[in-house]
Amino acid sequence: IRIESAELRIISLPLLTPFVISTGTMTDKIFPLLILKGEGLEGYAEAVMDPFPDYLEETIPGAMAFLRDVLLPALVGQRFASPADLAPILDPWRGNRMAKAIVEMAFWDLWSKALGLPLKTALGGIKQTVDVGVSLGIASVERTLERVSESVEAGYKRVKLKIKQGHDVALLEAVRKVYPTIKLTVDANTDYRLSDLSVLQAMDGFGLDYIEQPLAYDDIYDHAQLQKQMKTAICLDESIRTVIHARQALQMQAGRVMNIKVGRVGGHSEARMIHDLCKAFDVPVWCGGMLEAGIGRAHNIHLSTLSNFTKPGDTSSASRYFKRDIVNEPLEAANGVIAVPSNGAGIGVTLDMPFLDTVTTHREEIR
Ligand code: OSB
Ligand code: MG
Repeated sequence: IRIESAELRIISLPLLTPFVISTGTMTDKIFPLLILKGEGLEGYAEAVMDPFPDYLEETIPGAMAFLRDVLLPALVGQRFASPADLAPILDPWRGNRMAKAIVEMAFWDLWSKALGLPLKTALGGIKQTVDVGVSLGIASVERTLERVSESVEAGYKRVKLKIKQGHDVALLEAVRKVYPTIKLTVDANTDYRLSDLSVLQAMDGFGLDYIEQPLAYDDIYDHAQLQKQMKTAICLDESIRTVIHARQALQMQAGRVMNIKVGRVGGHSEARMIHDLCKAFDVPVWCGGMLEAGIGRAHNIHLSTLSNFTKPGDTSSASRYFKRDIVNEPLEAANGVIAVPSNGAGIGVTLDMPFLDTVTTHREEIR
């Protein structure tokens, strides 16, 4: 397939509810959107870096420069027979897995459309639908209890609570008092250190399915030390940006569950390698989210159809995040299950162009 041109936008969508995690608050979802064009088809992807480096090190301004000046000019005008052919363009550069992911994911969409296949089939996915839970931002205990109640009512298969130092054990006591048996997890987004062992061990008493990313974003070794001293499974998120990190974490037993975000690890090929390696180690995985809009959510759902995504993912209904999405197809869960979008081949969703134009803050063409 020959890439004829690329369109790069920045989209800004207001969030219905500000999303608070241990590292900061997000009020608007701001993201790069890439449209790769070739052979009369379009491939779409969103990137998941933030304006500033608060989740990982990448930033939107850095990614835009890298995409505009380096990656997209290397793609446009060239032919690629499969996603693996992108390696010579992407692999020489250090890090920047999120910037690489937007290119790789848009190409997977374009390529599967050229093959006339749903993305999930091109990836080797087998599931017809995907189990999902919710990720609830940091809020008061009262507000959290209301939001847990809404989520349980809606049938979500797991509730994940964002925690931070000083907003952990008491929150869990309050939630477990009302909901003793729901599938419950916590996500610390790196807020603790090994020296916080006593409070982390105190969280062992709540029957959590796992504790997500308690320690530093660039650590694997300390997580392994922590896992030895915890009953609850540790689940790595930020620490895993490549299949090499995944291998090291699995060999070190730094966790018993893994969160795979396709936008964090450089795209579908890397995500699938991590998935397969976890499967070989008998470690279940689930698909994380970055508050994506419809394009990113569609990619996440297709990836989640691979067989070792056995724990509920974070891709809950789009209407929980946004008043209006950028895609025409509603991406809504019912009873904790979301359907794989299938309007045509590829990711199976189409852009709502008139609306997209109203939320586009920047647009450029690479040809
Ligand atoms: O750590 O999983 C995370 C959102 C932004 C940054 C980091 C994370 C998250 C979420 C939200 O947990 C998941 C979602 O609902 O998309
Ligand atoms: Mg996380």
